Amino acid sequence: MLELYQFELSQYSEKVRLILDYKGLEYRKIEVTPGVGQIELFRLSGQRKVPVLKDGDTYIADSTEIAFYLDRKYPEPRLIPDEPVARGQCLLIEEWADESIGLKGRKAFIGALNQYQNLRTSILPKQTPDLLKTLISSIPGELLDILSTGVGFGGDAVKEAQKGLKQDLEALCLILQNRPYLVSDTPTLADLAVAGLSIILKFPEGSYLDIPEQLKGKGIPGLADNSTYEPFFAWRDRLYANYRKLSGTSTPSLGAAPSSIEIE
Ligand SMILES: N[C@@H](CCC(=O)N[C@@H](CS)C(=O)NCC(=O)O)C(=O)O
Repeated sequence: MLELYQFELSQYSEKVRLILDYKGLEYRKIEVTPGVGQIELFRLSGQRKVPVLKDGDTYIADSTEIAFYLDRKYPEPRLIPDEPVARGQCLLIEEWADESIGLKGRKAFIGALNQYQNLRTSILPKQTPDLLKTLISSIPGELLDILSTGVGFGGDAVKEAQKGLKQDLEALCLILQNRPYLVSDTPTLADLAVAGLSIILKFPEGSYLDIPEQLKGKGIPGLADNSTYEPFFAWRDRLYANYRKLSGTSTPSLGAAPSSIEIE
């Protein structure tokens, strides 16, 4: 069976999970423990980021490479159209989604974690001791912002990312106003990339992900709860209802059991 080395909360891992479900491929998730699990992942795949797909003896890293591999090896249903204009648009949107929704989404999400205590504690696993939860929720947002600035996730970077995401969401709402999918009448890699990567903006309501209940349907304030972007999230949720499988049994892990869920 295919194996997916992943972080449950990772938007690039979700892009691949959605693609695997769309193609009707069975797979086993292996949750990589940030840090120690990534050392083992490096040994297996030559790099330390998730997602990594294992098919037999072959390891494929990077969500885009995985998508191309799956479309070659398991062609039906097709992800990337043959018709030149549709193919070009599909490849362009997929690349843009990785760079814009994926990366800006991560920045804006970390900014929201710094700013909103409730969101910060809601990503902690159920078994987190109350004392630790209280401690984490009581760290002042300003302090987290100062710490984040050093790694490029400070207030200005977050505002810039939010601004870009608002433009992206407006554009997606406009494109999807009168058509079912972004480039053709059936879903392509462009749709699956955009939809999967967007979990970081607003987590889907349904039980698709192994995440705390209180996080479902929630996301980055100003985007997730903004009615202007509702048509996009409604489209995304319809696509999920049609193609994403509900989350199954618990996931084995690579490395020691995680003490917290990591976003990066
Ligand atoms: N371009 C890569 C991006 C993958 C990526 O950024 N993965 C993050 C999780 S969302 C990661 O593994 N970060 C851990 C690290 O950088 O050490 C893809 O499309 O798969």
